[in-house]
Amino acid sequence: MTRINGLRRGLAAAVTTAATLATMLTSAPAASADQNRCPAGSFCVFKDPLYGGEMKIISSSQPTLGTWNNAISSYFNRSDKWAVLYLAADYSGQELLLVGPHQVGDGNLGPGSSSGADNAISSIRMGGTQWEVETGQAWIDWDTGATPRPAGLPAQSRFGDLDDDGTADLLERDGAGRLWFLDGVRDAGGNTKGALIGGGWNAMNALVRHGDHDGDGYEDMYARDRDGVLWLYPGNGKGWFKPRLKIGGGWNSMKEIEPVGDITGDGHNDLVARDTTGVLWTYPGNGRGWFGARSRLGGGWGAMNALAAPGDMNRDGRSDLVARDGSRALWLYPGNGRGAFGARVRLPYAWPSDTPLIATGDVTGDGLGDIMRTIENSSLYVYANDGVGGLVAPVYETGYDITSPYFHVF
Ligand SMILES: [Ca+2]
Ligand SMILES: [Ca+2]
Ligand SMILES: [Ca+2]
Ligand SMILES: [Ca+2]
Repeated sequence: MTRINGLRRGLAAAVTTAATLATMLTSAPAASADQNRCPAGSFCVFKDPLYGGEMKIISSSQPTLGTWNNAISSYFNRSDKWAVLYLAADYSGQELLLVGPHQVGDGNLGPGSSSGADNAISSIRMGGTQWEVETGQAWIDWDTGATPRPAGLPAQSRFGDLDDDGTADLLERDGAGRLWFLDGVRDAGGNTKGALIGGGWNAMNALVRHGDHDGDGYEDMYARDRDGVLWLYPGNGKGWFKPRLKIGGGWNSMKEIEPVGDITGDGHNDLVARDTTGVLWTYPGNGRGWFGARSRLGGGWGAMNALAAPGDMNRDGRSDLVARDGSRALWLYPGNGRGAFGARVRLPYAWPSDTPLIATGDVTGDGLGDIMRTIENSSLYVYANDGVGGLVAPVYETGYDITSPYFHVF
């Protein structure tokens, strides 16, 4: 029996035979062999080849298949989920088939198929991302090497660390609305396993953070809900959050909100927000989690489509701001420590318009805040702060999910 060893190979095999199968299907007349019996939005398995015989909808992961064990001869994925079909129970073994969302190609395992999986499937794992169905993990596998930042850093360099262990951390909201904490540190088993904070975070249309806002020394998070209410989620110093506090309503008039560190020079971390008319506003932190009266920082910011707050880029002790314009150029706006910015400087490297700017503090362990991005939705790269207002060449940091557009990493 020829079997498929390895996930990527499985997908490639399915893609290359798709055209052949389509030709076969157009000449397959029997109604019982119509793959469109499978309802739109569903993942279906069939007991006969070419989508014939008894059909069953699989809507969640199945560690065993009961009467369907070793009985599946074709499948059709009309859902937006990924699936992995295993030849052993409990998602075990190396022999499997990877099925992408809305995969209309080769779902036939019977005669004419080279899969070797006919009447051999014993478990099925479903999930929102390829990473999740491949590994059973819903989070990004983030491994920084865990280089801690130096002790005794100035305030504007101490951000990004949610569990107070000296290393920058990531938060990730997956496509299902679950929020994960990733500290980037290997556990005793050598895994960089994320911790689930909770679900329901798709109710938020902004999730942002940069340091401590309520004065307890632990990094906090702000979230804006669909009604435009801004909430403070005070960090507990362990990677998750204490009960939230309502900051106020009306924040949906802002295209982007960005906690930016202390830019006013009073020792309290502040927030900037860009409204729909392109005006950038400063919301001065009061050190207790909310803000004093806002002030107008300037107009013309509608030309920018992303903001990031990497801390102090040029090592003058003042927090700075980075923005990307419509031509993919990245600009450093050096803070003057009095609530305004000096002349902007163009940073190296073009930044694709569909790629977020991720600034969660010092990832490289030199005490300077860095910037990260995904590349081709398959890798996370670190653009390290060079300490004089620039960035050094990117370094590959970790494996990343190919469906990352569904993720929000911050
Ligand atoms: Ca940490
Ligand atoms: Ca705090
Ligand atoms: Ca301030
Ligand atoms: Ca600075």
